[in-house]
This record gives sequence, structure tokens and C-alpha cells, in this order.
Amino acid sequence: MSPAQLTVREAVFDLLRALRMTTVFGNPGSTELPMYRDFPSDFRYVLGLQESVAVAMADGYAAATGSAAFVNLHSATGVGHALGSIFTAYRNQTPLVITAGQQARSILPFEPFLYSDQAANLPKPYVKWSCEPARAQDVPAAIARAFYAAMQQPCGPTFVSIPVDDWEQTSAPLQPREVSRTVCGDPALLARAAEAMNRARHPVIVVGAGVARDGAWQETIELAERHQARVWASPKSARNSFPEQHRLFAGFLPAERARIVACLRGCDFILALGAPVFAYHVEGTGPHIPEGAALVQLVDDPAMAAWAPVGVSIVTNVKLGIRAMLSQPPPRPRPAPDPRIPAKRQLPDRLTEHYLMQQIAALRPAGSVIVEEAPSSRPAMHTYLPILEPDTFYTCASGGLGHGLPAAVGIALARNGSKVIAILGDGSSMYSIQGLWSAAELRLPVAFVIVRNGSYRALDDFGEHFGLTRLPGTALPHLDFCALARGQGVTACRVARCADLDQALATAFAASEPVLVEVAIEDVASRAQMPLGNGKPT
Ligand SMILES: Cc1ncc(C[n+]2csc(CCOP(=O)(O)OP(=O)(O)O)c2C)c(N)n1
Repeated sequence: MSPAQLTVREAVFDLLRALRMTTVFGNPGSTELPMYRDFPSDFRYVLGLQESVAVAMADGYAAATGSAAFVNLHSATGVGHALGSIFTAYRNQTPLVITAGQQARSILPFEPFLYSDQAANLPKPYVKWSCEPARAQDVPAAIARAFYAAMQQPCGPTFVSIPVDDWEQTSAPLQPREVSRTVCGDPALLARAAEAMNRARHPVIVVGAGVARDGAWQETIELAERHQARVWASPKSARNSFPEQHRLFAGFLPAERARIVACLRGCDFILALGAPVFAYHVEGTGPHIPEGAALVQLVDDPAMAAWAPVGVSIVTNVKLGIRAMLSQPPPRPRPAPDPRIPAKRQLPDRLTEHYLMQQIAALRPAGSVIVEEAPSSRPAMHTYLPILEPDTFYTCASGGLGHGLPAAVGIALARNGSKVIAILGDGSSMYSIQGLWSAAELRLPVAFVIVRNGSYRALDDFGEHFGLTRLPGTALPHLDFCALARGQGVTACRVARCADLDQALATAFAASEPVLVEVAIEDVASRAQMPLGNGKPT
């Protein structure tokens, strides 16, 4: 090897170091092992006990750091297991560089054990870019391209398949480059948007996850206050983008066309910031926005701009777009709209999800992060657990369960000591329960609060939408979350009475290691045949 040459492995690790991807999330197999020869001491390997868990942990980590996370999976089956989480990362617009091992090039013609046929196609269409390099020496450049593509707005996962024999081949060193990541919208269109908003009598703002991803929290508050505009959270938003006790906060739009129109009725201008127009969950007919209203959308995703059914769409980094609007002259002063009516306080007489959310809000430490995947409890969360600080709420944009538990682990890893509170349905948590083991091994301060209602209740509720009164396969009896937690090294307790809740939550919130609190919600506790708990750790 000439001095200017490195092994592919050396060139890749040098590159990963330069790109600040020194944490490897993965689950290894034979086709990846040569990558780990002389694993550098400044790198760490975060093991997920199943590939969907590894990718979701990386998703949480990347979302919390704002920079791409590196993932290494095991050939076709590893990518197959991970696909649900890859889809979620794609919908979350989370930058991930996902690599997977492939069988040795020389035996690929013989369809060997553990090979991946059409490896680069397997994760499509839910990766932004994908390849299996034509030559071993092209692997470092492929990983560099995967990183730059993942980080360009709209961010998302990318994929590189790497044959096992490539790591010992030679390659030239690869210097990292500076590659622009954002796009600032057309200044003339943004000026027109500002003028149109100034002319409006009743402007409203709809905020989506793009506001949080682009760090536009302050700019959004400034723009809303300048216009006295009420601010709605966009349907199913995966991040928090506006202080939910601000006098201008209007609430959460439902994911249904007619109900959105009803919420926005009376406005004559809608500014959608970092949000699709709109995220629907059920069919609908009629207009997408109230009659007579105009709509302007600022989004970083050209596809989202293209499919929006109404309005003017401006492709832009949201923070830069809002700043451009703020640089225009302000509107004439407008009267302040009426604030929201505060929710009625829940009394400690029934252990409902409403009471649970209220007590989490009361007891959670300042700066703690909430990760949610408890579908039928989300309305209670919206009412009783307001999110007040930027970057303190995460859920998934895809609707695919199995993200929340491992994402909470990845976020805790990135936040280095901050308390993370994962509010998880009993059904949802079972899609990726192995994430508890990673939390325990990494000794991360995550409080896993399991909303134990004994069923896939969101589906029971949703059945009514289709006129169904009874559904098969939605009851979840006999699950014992304390046993599942203890079996993976996580302390746990079960609560079945209001009187025991505060102590259990306070203990979990104060702990510097993971703790699971299983909360048996009333009514359904008996249906699920659950033992009673008293909040003491077991
Ligand atoms: C991967 C995946 N499989 C199935 C579903 C369908 N689904 C939506 S909500 C839900 C129930 C979730 O149950 P749980 O976490 O207990 O919350 P609850 O509905 O009781 O609030 C299911 C199965 C989904 N969204 N994602």
C-alpha cells in the first residue's frame, strides 16, 4: 500500500470522525464484522437488540442533535426488520446514514447465505439516496455522499450497501467538504406573503414539525405576536413548535378535512409553517380551507409544496423564510384574539389518562423531554400536558408504532443527562420493548410511563368511525410490564390508584437511570386482568 493509500475501513472511519458520526447504532452480523477490526476507541457502538430498535434509537439521537446519525445493519434481513423505522425516519425528515453489510463480491453470483439481492433497492422508496458502490474504493465517497444527501433539506435517511470483502481493500483518503444544507425561499414570494398577511383582518398560523427542525421557535412567536395571529399545531405534528400556554395558542388541528375547516373558520389568511397542508387520517370532502381564506405555506420539502391542494407554497428553510417575512414592514395594530379556555382540573378520584397527564405535567422536571406514543391518550396529553419549551416533545410523523420507546433512548443519549419521559401505550411499547435493554445498559435517565389500558384502544375508538361495534384482536390481557422491564435490567413499579401515582412518578423523574412505571388506567384494568399495584418498585 502506498503511503497515500488507506484501507477502506481506515478511510471510512477517518471520514466518519470528520463528519462527527462517531456513534454507531446497529446490530451486527457476519457480513459486517470486518468493519469492526481495530474499532477506534473514540467511537462507540450502541447495540439495538433488533434492527428497527437500532434505527429508531438513531432517529431519536439525530433528531435531538440535529445532525445525521450513523447506522449499520445486517444484510437483507436486518434492513427488512428496520424498514418500518426507516419509513418513520423518512416521514420525520431525520438525517440518517444507514449502511448494511453485503456478501463478498466474488460469491454474489451464487446467491450465498445472507446475501442481499438488489440491496440498494430494498429500502426504496423511503431513502433519499441509495447505492451499492461499484468498487470497494468507492465506499468512502458513497458514505460521504450519503451524509451530504441526508443532511440536505428536506433531511432524511440514505443507504449504502457494503460488501464484506471491501473493508480490507485500499482507498485514497477522503477529505470532508462543505456542502450547503438549506434553501432560502424566493425573496419576492416571501415579500408578497408578508404583504398578504399584513392585509388580512384575521390571520392564523399553523405550525408543523418543520418549525422545530429549523429552530424557528423564537421567530414564530415574534411573527404571531406581530400579527396577533392565533397559532394552531398542525394535525399529528411530530414536534412541538409553539409554547402551548401562550395567549395566542389555539390548540391542535384534527386530522380531518371538515373539522380543520371548522377550526379555521373566520380567518381570511392562513400561514402554514413547516407543515403539510394538511396531514389527513380519514377521508373527507369539500374545501380544504374556509371559503374566502388565502393560504401561504413555507416548507423545506419541494414534494410537500407540489402536492398541497391549495394556496401558494414557498420552498424554504422555515427560519430563514420567517426572518424574510419579519424584515418586511409590520401590519397595522390588530386587537388580540380571545385566549383559550383553560381545562378543568382533574380530581384524584379516578385514575384516567387525563389525571395521569395532569400529574406528569405537575411533577416533571424543568427541561425534561416528552416522547409520546400512546395513541388514544394524545388528546388528554394535549389538554393536560402542555409543552412549553422548544425541542421538548417528540413523536413519529409516520403513524407507525414502535418508534417512541427506542427514540426516547436515542434522545436521552443525545441530551446527556436530561430527563426523558416516554409516555407509551401498552400496545405501542410492545413493538420495540427491547429498547428497555439498551436504556438499562447505557444507564440513561428515561422514565418509561406505560399507559396500561389493556387494549389497542385507539382501534376500538376508530372502529366507530367505520360503524364497527366489536373488533377482534384489540384486547391485550396478561402483559406484565414490570416483569418485562426487570428482565431487561430496568427498575419498575405498577400503579393502580391515584393515591400512589405521584410518588411513583416523582421517583422515576428523580432517577438517574431508567425506571418504568406501569399505570393501570381505570375501567379497563379489570378487563385486562391486571394485578393491582401500589407504586412500590418491584
Ligand atoms: C406498526 C403499526 N402497526 C399497527 C398500527 C395500528 N394501530 C394504531 S393505534 C394502535 C393501538 C395502539 O395501542 P396502545 O399503544 O395500547 O395505545 P391505545 O390505542 O390503547 O391508546 C394500533 C395497533 C400502527 N399504527 N402501526
